[in-house]
Amino acid sequence: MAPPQLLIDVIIPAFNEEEAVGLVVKDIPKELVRHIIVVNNASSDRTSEQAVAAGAIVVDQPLRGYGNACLKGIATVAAHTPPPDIVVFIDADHSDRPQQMTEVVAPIINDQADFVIGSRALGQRDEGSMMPQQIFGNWLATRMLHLFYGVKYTDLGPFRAIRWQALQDMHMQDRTFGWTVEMQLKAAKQHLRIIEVPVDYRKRIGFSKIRVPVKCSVLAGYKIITTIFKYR
Ligand SMILES: Nc1nc2c(ncn2[C@@H]2O[C@H](COP(=O)(O)OP(=O)(O)OP(=O)(O)O)[C@@H](O)[C@H]2O)c(=O)[nH]1
Ligand SMILES: [Mg+2]
Repeated sequence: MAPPQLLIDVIIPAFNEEEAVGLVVKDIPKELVRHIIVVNNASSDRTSEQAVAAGAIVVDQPLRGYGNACLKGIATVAAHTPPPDIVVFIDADHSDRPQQMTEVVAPIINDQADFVIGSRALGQRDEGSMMPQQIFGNWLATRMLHLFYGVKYTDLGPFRAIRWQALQDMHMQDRTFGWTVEMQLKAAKQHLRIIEVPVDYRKRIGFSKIRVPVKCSVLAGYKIITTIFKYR
Protein backbone atom coordinates (compact mmCIF):
# COMPACT_ATOMS: atom_id res chain seq x y z
CA MET A 1 0.00 0.00 0.00
CA ALA A 2 1.34 3.46 -0.89
CA PRO A 3 2.09 5.66 2.14
CA PRO A 4 -0.46 8.43 2.76
CA GLN A 5 0.54 11.71 1.12
CA LEU A 6 1.82 14.22 3.66
CA LEU A 7 0.49 17.77 3.52
CA ILE A 8 3.24 20.27 2.74
CA ASP A 9 2.85 24.06 2.96
CA VAL A 10 5.50 26.53 1.80
CA ILE A 11 6.32 29.88 3.41
CA ILE A 12 8.15 32.53 1.37
CA PRO A 13 9.17 35.77 3.15
CA ALA A 14 9.35 38.57 0.59
CA PHE A 15 10.45 42.16 0.81
CA ASN A 16 10.52 44.00 -2.52
CA GLU A 17 11.06 40.93 -4.70
CA GLU A 18 8.76 41.78 -7.63
CA GLU A 19 11.17 40.43 -10.26
CA ALA A 20 11.92 37.16 -8.49
CA VAL A 21 8.96 36.03 -6.40
CA GLY A 22 6.79 34.90 -9.33
CA LEU A 23 9.61 32.73 -10.70
CA VAL A 24 10.14 31.15 -7.29
CA VAL A 25 6.43 30.31 -6.93
CA LYS A 26 6.24 28.93 -10.49
CA ASP A 27 9.26 26.64 -10.00
CA ILE A 28 7.88 24.93 -6.89
CA PRO A 29 6.89 21.33 -7.71
CA LYS A 30 3.09 21.67 -7.48
CA GLU A 31 2.38 17.96 -7.05
CA LEU A 32 4.34 18.14 -3.79
CA VAL A 33 2.66 21.02 -1.99
CA ARG A 34 -0.76 22.17 -0.78
CA HIS A 35 -0.43 25.93 -0.07
CA ILE A 36 2.26 28.36 -1.16
CA ILE A 37 2.17 31.35 1.16
CA VAL A 38 4.08 34.48 0.24
CA VAL A 39 4.43 36.89 3.14
CA ASN A 40 4.60 40.36 1.71
CA ASN A 41 6.82 42.21 4.18
CA ALA A 42 5.82 45.87 3.65
CA SER A 43 7.03 45.88 0.05
CA SER A 44 6.77 49.12 -1.89
CA ASP A 45 6.86 47.36 -5.26
CA ARG A 46 4.58 44.82 -7.00
CA THR A 47 5.71 41.79 -4.98
CA SER A 48 2.15 41.06 -3.89
CA GLU A 49 0.64 41.24 -7.40
CA GLN A 50 3.39 39.09 -8.92
CA ALA A 51 2.99 36.43 -6.22
CA VAL A 52 -0.80 36.28 -6.71
CA ALA A 53 -0.37 36.07 -10.49
CA ALA A 54 1.95 33.10 -10.02
CA GLY A 55 -0.66 31.31 -7.91
CA ALA A 56 0.43 31.96 -4.34
CA ILE A 57 -1.66 32.94 -1.34
CA VAL A 58 -0.39 36.36 -0.25
CA VAL A 59 -0.57 37.67 3.30
CA ASP A 60 0.77 40.99 4.54
CA GLN A 61 3.21 41.50 7.38
CA PRO A 62 3.58 45.25 7.84
CA LEU A 63 6.33 44.79 10.44
CA ARG A 64 9.64 44.53 8.61
CA GLY A 65 12.09 41.77 9.46
CA TYR A 66 12.85 38.27 8.19
CA GLY A 67 11.64 36.61 11.40
CA ASN A 68 8.50 38.74 11.50
CA ALA A 69 7.65 37.59 7.98
CA CYS A 70 8.22 33.92 8.87
CA LEU A 71 6.13 34.25 12.06
CA LYS A 72 3.26 35.64 10.01
CA GLY A 73 3.65 32.71 7.63
CA ILE A 74 3.43 30.23 10.51
CA ALA A 75 0.31 31.94 11.90
CA THR A 76 -1.27 31.74 8.43
CA VAL A 77 -0.45 28.05 8.07
CA ALA A 78 -1.82 27.39 11.57
CA ALA A 79 -5.18 28.84 10.59
CA HIS A 80 -5.70 26.16 7.93
CA THR A 81 -7.59 22.96 8.68
CA PRO A 82 -6.14 20.43 8.76
CA PRO A 83 -2.68 21.76 9.63
CA PRO A 84 0.18 20.64 7.38
CA ASP A 85 2.52 17.79 8.22
CA ILE A 86 5.57 19.63 6.90
CA VAL A 87 6.46 23.29 6.40
CA VAL A 88 9.10 24.40 3.90
CA PHE A 89 10.80 27.81 4.02
CA ILE A 90 12.40 29.26 0.91
CA ASP A 91 13.56 32.80 0.07
CA ALA A 92 11.81 34.95 -2.53
CA ASP A 93 14.92 36.18 -4.33
CA HIS A 94 15.42 33.17 -6.68
CA SER A 95 18.78 32.24 -5.08
CA ASP A 96 17.51 28.78 -4.16
CA ARG A 97 16.22 26.33 -6.76
CA PRO A 98 12.61 25.51 -5.82
CA GLN A 99 12.81 22.33 -7.93
CA GLN A 100 15.12 20.93 -5.24
CA MET A 101 12.22 20.98 -2.77
CA THR A 102 11.71 17.32 -3.66
CA GLU A 103 15.14 16.49 -2.21
CA VAL A 104 14.68 18.82 0.77
CA VAL A 105 11.44 17.17 1.96
CA ALA A 106 12.38 13.58 1.06
CA PRO A 107 14.12 12.69 4.37
CA ILE A 108 10.99 13.76 6.30
CA ILE A 109 8.61 11.97 3.96
CA ASN A 110 10.75 8.84 4.33
CA ASP A 111 10.68 9.26 8.11
CA GLN A 112 14.45 9.63 8.38
CA ALA A 113 14.38 13.22 9.66
CA ASP A 114 12.26 15.84 11.43
CA PHE A 115 14.26 18.79 10.17
CA VAL A 116 16.17 19.21 6.91
CA ILE A 117 18.57 22.02 6.07
CA GLY A 118 19.35 22.72 2.44
CA SER A 119 23.09 23.22 2.66
CA ARG A 120 24.71 25.57 0.19
CA ALA A 121 28.10 24.51 1.50
CA LEU A 122 27.42 20.96 0.26
CA GLY A 123 25.83 22.06 -3.04
CA GLN A 124 26.91 24.05 -6.09
CA ARG A 125 27.30 27.74 -5.36
CA ASP A 126 27.48 30.17 -8.28
CA GLU A 127 30.33 32.61 -8.11
CA GLY A 128 29.20 35.79 -6.38
CA SER A 129 26.02 34.22 -4.99
CA MET A 130 27.37 34.61 -1.47
CA MET A 131 29.73 37.32 -0.24
CA PRO A 132 32.94 36.30 1.57
CA GLN A 133 31.51 37.72 4.81
CA GLN A 134 28.39 35.54 4.42
CA ILE A 135 30.50 32.42 3.85
CA PHE A 136 32.71 33.24 6.84
CA GLY A 137 29.70 34.13 9.01
CA ASN A 138 28.03 30.81 8.25
CA TRP A 139 31.23 28.91 8.96
CA LEU A 140 31.70 30.69 12.28
CA ALA A 141 28.07 30.26 13.34
CA THR A 142 28.03 26.54 12.53
CA ARG A 143 31.30 26.06 14.47
CA MET A 144 29.71 27.81 17.45
CA LEU A 145 26.58 25.65 17.18
CA HIS A 146 28.82 22.59 17.35
CA LEU A 147 30.73 23.93 20.31
CA PHE A 148 27.72 25.04 22.37
CA TYR A 149 24.99 22.64 21.26
CA GLY A 150 26.96 19.64 19.99
CA VAL A 151 25.26 19.67 16.61
CA LYS A 152 27.00 19.53 13.23
CA TYR A 153 25.71 21.81 10.50
CA THR A 154 27.54 23.14 7.46
CA ASP A 155 25.21 26.07 6.72
CA LEU A 156 22.45 28.37 8.00
CA GLY A 157 20.70 28.13 4.64
CA PRO A 158 17.19 29.59 4.36
CA PHE A 159 15.84 26.66 2.27
CA ARG A 160 14.64 24.14 4.85
CA ALA A 161 11.84 21.77 5.80
CA ILE A 162 10.49 20.85 9.21
CA ARG A 163 7.72 18.75 10.68
CA TRP A 164 4.83 20.98 11.69
CA GLN A 165 4.67 19.63 15.23
CA ALA A 166 8.41 20.18 15.78
CA LEU A 167 8.06 23.74 14.51
CA GLN A 168 5.16 24.37 16.87
CA ASP A 169 7.17 23.03 19.81
CA MET A 170 9.98 25.51 19.05
CA HIS A 171 7.89 28.61 19.82
CA MET A 172 10.04 30.62 17.44
CA GLN A 173 10.68 34.20 18.51
CA ASP A 174 13.37 35.97 16.51
CA ARG A 175 12.04 38.83 14.43
CA THR A 176 15.03 39.42 12.17
CA PHE A 177 18.08 37.51 10.94
CA GLY A 178 18.55 35.40 14.10
CA TRP A 179 15.63 33.32 12.78
CA THR A 180 17.55 30.61 10.91
CA VAL A 181 20.06 29.98 13.68
CA GLU A 182 17.33 30.00 16.36
CA MET A 183 15.54 27.21 14.51
CA GLN A 184 18.75 25.20 14.15
CA LEU A 185 19.79 25.45 17.79
CA LYS A 186 16.28 24.66 18.99
CA ALA A 187 16.25 21.61 16.71
CA ALA A 188 19.39 20.44 18.52
CA LYS A 189 17.88 21.16 21.94
CA GLN A 190 14.74 19.22 20.99
CA HIS A 191 16.90 16.30 19.82
CA LEU A 192 15.25 16.32 16.43
CA ARG A 193 16.55 14.03 13.72
CA ILE A 194 18.45 16.49 11.55
CA ILE A 195 19.69 15.90 8.01
CA GLU A 196 21.42 18.24 5.60
CA VAL A 197 20.94 17.87 1.87
CA PRO A 198 23.00 19.70 -0.76
CA VAL A 199 21.22 22.59 -2.47
CA ASP A 200 22.46 24.91 -5.19
CA TYR A 201 22.64 28.65 -4.77
CA ARG A 202 22.42 31.26 -7.52
CA LYS A 203 22.96 34.98 -7.64
CA ARG A 204 19.80 36.62 -6.41
CA ILE A 205 17.48 38.52 -8.75
CA GLY A 206 16.93 42.13 -7.70
CA PHE A 207 18.86 44.11 -5.16
CA SER A 208 20.32 42.73 -1.95
CA LYS A 209 18.70 43.91 1.25
CA ILE A 210 21.50 43.00 3.59
CA ARG A 211 24.78 43.51 1.74
CA VAL A 212 24.43 47.21 1.22
CA PRO A 213 25.15 49.17 3.32
CA VAL A 214 27.87 46.99 4.85
CA LYS A 215 26.38 47.93 8.23
CA CYS A 216 23.46 45.56 7.49
CA SER A 217 25.74 42.51 7.02
CA VAL A 218 27.52 43.36 10.26
CA LEU A 219 24.21 43.73 12.11
CA ALA A 220 22.94 40.40 10.69
CA GLY A 221 26.18 38.68 11.80
CA TYR A 222 25.95 40.25 15.24
CA LYS A 223 22.34 39.12 15.57
CA ILE A 224 23.24 35.55 14.65
CA ILE A 225 26.06 35.37 17.21
CA THR A 226 24.00 36.90 20.04
CA THR A 227 21.15 34.48 19.28
CA ILE A 228 23.56 31.55 19.68
CA PHE A 229 24.50 32.81 23.16
CA LYS A 230 20.92 33.71 24.12
CA TYR A 231 19.61 30.14 24.18
CA ARG A 232 22.63 28.43 25.80
N1 LIG B 1 16.60 41.65 4.28
C1 LIG B 1 15.31 41.44 4.49
N2 LIG B 1 14.75 40.44 3.83
C2 LIG B 1 13.45 40.23 4.05
C3 LIG B 1 12.70 41.00 4.96
N3 LIG B 1 11.45 40.55 4.97
C4 LIG B 1 11.42 39.54 4.10
N4 LIG B 1 12.63 39.34 3.52
C5 LIG B 1 12.96 38.30 2.53
O1 LIG B 1 13.90 37.40 3.11
C6 LIG B 1 14.72 36.81 2.13
C7 LIG B 1 16.18 36.98 2.48
O2 LIG B 1 16.61 38.30 2.29
P1 LIG B 1 17.89 38.63 1.38
O3 LIG B 1 17.95 40.11 1.20
O4 LIG B 1 17.83 37.81 0.15
O5 LIG B 1 19.07 38.17 2.33
P2 LIG B 1 20.26 37.20 2.01
O6 LIG B 1 19.77 36.05 1.17
O7 LIG B 1 20.89 36.87 3.30
O8 LIG B 1 21.25 38.12 1.20
P3 LIG B 1 21.49 38.29 -0.37
O9 LIG B 1 22.78 37.64 -0.62
O10 LIG B 1 21.53 39.73 -0.58
O11 LIG B 1 20.38 37.63 -1.12
C8 LIG B 1 14.29 37.43 0.81
O12 LIG B 1 13.32 36.59 0.23
C9 LIG B 1 13.66 38.75 1.26
O13 LIG B 1 12.74 39.26 0.32
C10 LIG B 1 13.34 42.07 5.64
O14 LIG B 1 12.73 42.81 6.43
N5 LIG B 1 14.65 42.24 5.38
MG1 LIG C 1 19.02 36.19 -0.61
